[in-house]
Amino acid sequence: MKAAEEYPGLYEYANFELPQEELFLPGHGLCAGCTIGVIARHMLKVLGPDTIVVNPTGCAEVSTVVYPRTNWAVPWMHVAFGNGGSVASGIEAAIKVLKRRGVIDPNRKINVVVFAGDGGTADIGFQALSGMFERGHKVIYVMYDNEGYMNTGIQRSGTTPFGASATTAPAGRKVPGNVTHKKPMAAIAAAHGIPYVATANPAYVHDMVYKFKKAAEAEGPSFLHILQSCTPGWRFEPKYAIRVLELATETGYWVNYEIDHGEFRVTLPVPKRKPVKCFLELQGRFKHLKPEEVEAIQAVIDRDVEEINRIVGKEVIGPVDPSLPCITPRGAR
Ligand SMILES: Cc1ncc(C[n+]2csc(CCOP(=O)(O)OP(=O)(O)O)c2C)c(N)n1
Repeated sequence: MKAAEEYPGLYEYANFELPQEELFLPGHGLCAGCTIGVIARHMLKVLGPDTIVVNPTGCAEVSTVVYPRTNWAVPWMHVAFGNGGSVASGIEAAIKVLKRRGVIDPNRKINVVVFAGDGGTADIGFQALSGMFERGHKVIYVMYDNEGYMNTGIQRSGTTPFGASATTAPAGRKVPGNVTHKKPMAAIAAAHGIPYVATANPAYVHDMVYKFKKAAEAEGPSFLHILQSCTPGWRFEPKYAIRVLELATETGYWVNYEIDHGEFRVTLPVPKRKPVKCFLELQGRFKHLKPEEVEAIQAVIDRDVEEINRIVGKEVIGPVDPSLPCITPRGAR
């Protein structure tokens, strides 16, 4: 991993060592170009072996736990598609009781994590998640967002972006793919008043691991919304797995921020943005879009960026610079 000093001006933190030990083991069945593994691996490096993972049905589950094998070298539990938040609440409450009764050392720090997709979080798992927040369970909820129900065949979800073609929102002559905008899950989580909420992107590992650490240190529920590239769903060449995620951030499509006890902070400023077409062009799910539809998507991003800059009180995400090349050569910044 590169040292944080190699990203001058971009990172203020995450200068801690990650252990060599792997708790998310190699040999999984995730697609080439899928970044679920990058998220899970770094999550467990930060959280360590005293971690219980609750995993609702989805790509992560079906690709990493095929009986009798598992890639998780920590206690791991499969749960139904919709109840990750409830099961994790129960586990956290049980640990509290066992500590009180002296069965578990009261000083032992055990992390309870939900590792769930966007469908299992923003849609069907939403009430379980909201209840968990409301009751204040100390659970780290990690939503890996591949922007669709990918494991069951690329159906749209509440976080599928406008204009993406999905099997249940196909692009046709009259309809440009999905017609709704991404559900703002981090903002919805923050509205519950929980101590820590953040967005992250596995292309920026230092930023992501810092957020795992902050989530683990929170005194109540925490929510991490992490963008995740999906080769069959987004339709890009596997070699672009990280590129496409970088473009999400470089275009302002995805902004890395945290809301720490209500305080909003952009953790990865982007002084000059690339046009969103750079992000869209790399993916087959947007290839049907007409120039005016791309412009409409650009306008929504411009509006969102303006709103973020207004909240922060300065221009943390800069204007679009059309002279920037879509693909920056490796090593150049
Ligand atoms: C109540 C219920 N409805 C539907 C399903 C079928 N199902 C299993 S996983 C899944 C999609 C999961 O989507 P997401 O949570 O976004 O995870 P991904 O597959 O993208 O990793 C669906 C529809 C189910 N298991 N249970």
